[in-house]
Amino acid sequence: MGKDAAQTNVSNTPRHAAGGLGALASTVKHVAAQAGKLQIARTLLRVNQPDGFDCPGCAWPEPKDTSAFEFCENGAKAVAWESTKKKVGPDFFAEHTVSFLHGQDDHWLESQGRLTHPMRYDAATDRYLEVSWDDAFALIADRLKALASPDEAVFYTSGRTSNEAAFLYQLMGRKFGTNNFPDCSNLCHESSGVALSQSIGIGKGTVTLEDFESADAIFVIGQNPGTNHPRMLTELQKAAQRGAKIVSVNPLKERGLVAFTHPQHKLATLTGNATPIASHFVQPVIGGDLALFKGLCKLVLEAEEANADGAGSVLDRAFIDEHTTGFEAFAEDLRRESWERIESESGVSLAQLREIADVFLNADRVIACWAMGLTQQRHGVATIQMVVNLLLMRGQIGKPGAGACPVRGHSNVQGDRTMGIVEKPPPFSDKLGEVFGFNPPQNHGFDVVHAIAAMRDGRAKVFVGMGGNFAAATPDSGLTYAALRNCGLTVHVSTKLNRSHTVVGRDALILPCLGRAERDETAAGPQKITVEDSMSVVHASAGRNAPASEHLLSEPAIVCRLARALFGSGDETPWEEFARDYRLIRDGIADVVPGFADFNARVEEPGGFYLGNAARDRVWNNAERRAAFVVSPIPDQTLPAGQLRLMTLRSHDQYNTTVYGLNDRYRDIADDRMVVFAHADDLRERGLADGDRVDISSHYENEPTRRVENFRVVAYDIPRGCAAGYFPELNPLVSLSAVAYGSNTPVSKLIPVTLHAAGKEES
Ligand SMILES: Nc1nc2c(c(=O)[nH]1)N[C@H]1C(S)=C(S)[C@@H](COP(=O)(O)OP(=O)(O)OC[C@H]3O[C@@H](n4cnc5c(=O)[nH]c(N)nc54)[C@H](O)[C@@H]3O)O[C@H]1N2
Ligand SMILES: Nc1nc2c(c(=O)[nH]1)N[C@H]1C(S)=C(S)[C@@H](COP(=O)(O)OP(=O)(O)OC[C@H]3O[C@@H](n4cnc5c(=O)[nH]c(N)nc54)[C@H](O)[C@@H]3O)O[C@H]1N2
Ligand SMILES: [Mo]
Repeated sequence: MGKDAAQTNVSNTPRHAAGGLGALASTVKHVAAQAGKLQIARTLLRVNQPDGFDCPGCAWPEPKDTSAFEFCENGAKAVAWESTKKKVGPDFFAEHTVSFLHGQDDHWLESQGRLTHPMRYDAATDRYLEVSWDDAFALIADRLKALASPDEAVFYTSGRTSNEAAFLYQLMGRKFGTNNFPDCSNLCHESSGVALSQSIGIGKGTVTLEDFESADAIFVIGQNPGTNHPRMLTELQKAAQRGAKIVSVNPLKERGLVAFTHPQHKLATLTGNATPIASHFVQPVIGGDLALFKGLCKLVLEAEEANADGAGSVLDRAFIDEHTTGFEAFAEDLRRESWERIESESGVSLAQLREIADVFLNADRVIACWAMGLTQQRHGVATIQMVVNLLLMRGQIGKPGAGACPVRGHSNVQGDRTMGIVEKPPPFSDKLGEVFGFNPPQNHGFDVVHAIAAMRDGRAKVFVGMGGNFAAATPDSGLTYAALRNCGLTVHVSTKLNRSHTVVGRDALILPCLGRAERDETAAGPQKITVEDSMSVVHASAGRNAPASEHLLSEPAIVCRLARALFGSGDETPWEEFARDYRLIRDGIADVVPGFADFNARVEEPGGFYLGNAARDRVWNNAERRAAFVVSPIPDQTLPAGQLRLMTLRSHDQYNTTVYGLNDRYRDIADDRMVVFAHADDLRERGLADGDRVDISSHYENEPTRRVENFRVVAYDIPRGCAAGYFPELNPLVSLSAVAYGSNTPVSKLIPVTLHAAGKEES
């Protein structure tokens, strides 16, 4: 089980490096295919520049010196596909029934172009027809007002929505009377937020970009930065070049962590001089990280106890005494844990664990980064807390060059949370009520999983999606489709056509909005919006491209006009003024959200401003008022004989549910997404071989078997007992009931499956 995978020196193999010419070629291809080259070149030059717009690609922060960079292949793709010249307007919808559109794949839907007009579904013809904005808002307002309770409405948010739009959206929803704000975080980093809040009192990462410059060791756990956070490779490359150790903890040896050529460093690109990135690769079995990190904690404790000099030289005793709680119970639990269990549940040998523990012990400053490989696991919260336990043992939180770094996904997913997009009363609930003169609801609302169940059961009847692609991003696709179809009204505020537009309630609306790169001009002049990156830096973003259509509204304008239709002319909130001048929204935010005083002035500073992080200052705002060591048993995740642990991943050519192309260059997959990766020996045992076609079934206790058909098998370097494939194609396999303890995040990284020859029943 990947026991021999650790290796100390990766050979310099440029052909297999991430980035480089391949990245440049791919950027040019995607950009040229989508729009006029000149316009795109101008657009790209403005990505992440002080007076430009925030890259919609990911939440990795921008360096202070923006002259140096900053766009990457995949950010360029996201921008190019948003700036496409192709249009999806009334003619397109007249031509295609919704049933036809539903039959197309995600790549086809994304390829059709930008939405240009508000559209309303007409059941009689099974088509979308043009509707005026006023009629659309009136329809939504009427349906909301007709509900028996505000809690029959669901307001979903995806993480591209700006701070300004998110703040108004939650204000509108809470004034209406509900906390039903499920968001993409529920599917994403929720486990990180829950784990960190309990352990260190704040649900965000404690590091800044500068910390990467002085870390001695960086752990990259359950994350594929080469594809999903390409600009992070720049930091990892610099760290590797100055001799920092980089440890990849991942069932796969992802290409971006093997070697990297910076696509904007001309000489390196042309000569193919790649930098090896990870110094160590550990390949646990899927879901094996809790055992793995518990093993590392146990080795640190053993090193301390073997140290004849006594206390203080291995553990950071002063830190533990002054800042933490629960250490003795934690140490006692580690002493009792067996090596046999650690090895069998992690899939990693003790010898390898020792090697990694040495890296940790030899480093004065350690950063631990992680993403979906840890969060989308049943034991994700406990696993992240075990990573934090390890850091706490040596005081690796709250000092330069060290800390916890959950690497966020969507470019403003963290900001949306800060603005109150959360399914319970936000921390600033009282203030919100005071400033805007109402009584905010106090009950717990629906997260994504609860919202699906509520729509299925008829407890929720109106669905509004502020961005995103709810139908495709969620688990249990068959059930989710039925849930959405059971609604009286489904509404999607979107830039591009996607699956969710084809899964309609009895009534349905598509409301097209401006994208990040587009000019947002109101009667008060050009507007900017703000976002918060993964490291809590808030900065402004202003697009300059001409909007894809004259009929588009901005997200803030959509919320304001809907709110006015809903609350009527008697409502005192200045919705029209908010929509006219976003500075007034920011003044409202400054009045309500902690940390945003003087918002309008501070956001003018180049690079924005840092919100701060109490844990970084060693102030612990959790229940215990101290960083908490959390004891967790190692779960037994053994599957019945014959089953594999399937993880669902992103290819290099997609942005979540938007599929730009069918290649996954760094995993050597061309022109195909219907693939499943598995170990050659696991295939052989099943009478299968590379290239065979299979159906995949998933198995949950007391539930009917779920099944997807006709996937191509790829023999791959993956631990025995594990398999991988792409999201969203595999989402029909994930049971709505398979969720992470404590965070309710769907378990999309450990789906119990069997493979069987295509078209045949299981033997
Ligand atoms: N180009 C591009 N950029 C993106 C996105 C995109 O789709 N495309 N999506 C954005 C979003 S919303 C997010 S959340 C991030 C996602 O960023 P990632 O988390 O990097 O995305 P995934 O493709 O889900 O990759 C998960 C990684 O975890 C590993 N893994 C899976 N299971 C386990 C496990 O049990 N243990 C360990 N140790 N590793 C495991 C997988 O092998 C894989 O390398 O990227 C963001 N950036
Ligand atoms: N099996 C499995 N499922 C997963 C995951 C997984 O790893 N495996 N990952 C999960 C994760 S981490 C996440 S974050 C979710 C993502 O879930 P979502 O955020 O809901 O999905 P996206 O695919 O990012 O949404 C794409 C759509 O957003 C719209 N859009 C793009 N830009 C804008 C904009 O500026 N404004 C508005 N209003 N709309 C815009 C476009 O219409 C586009 O079609 O998926 C989750 N689902
Ligand atoms: Mo995400």
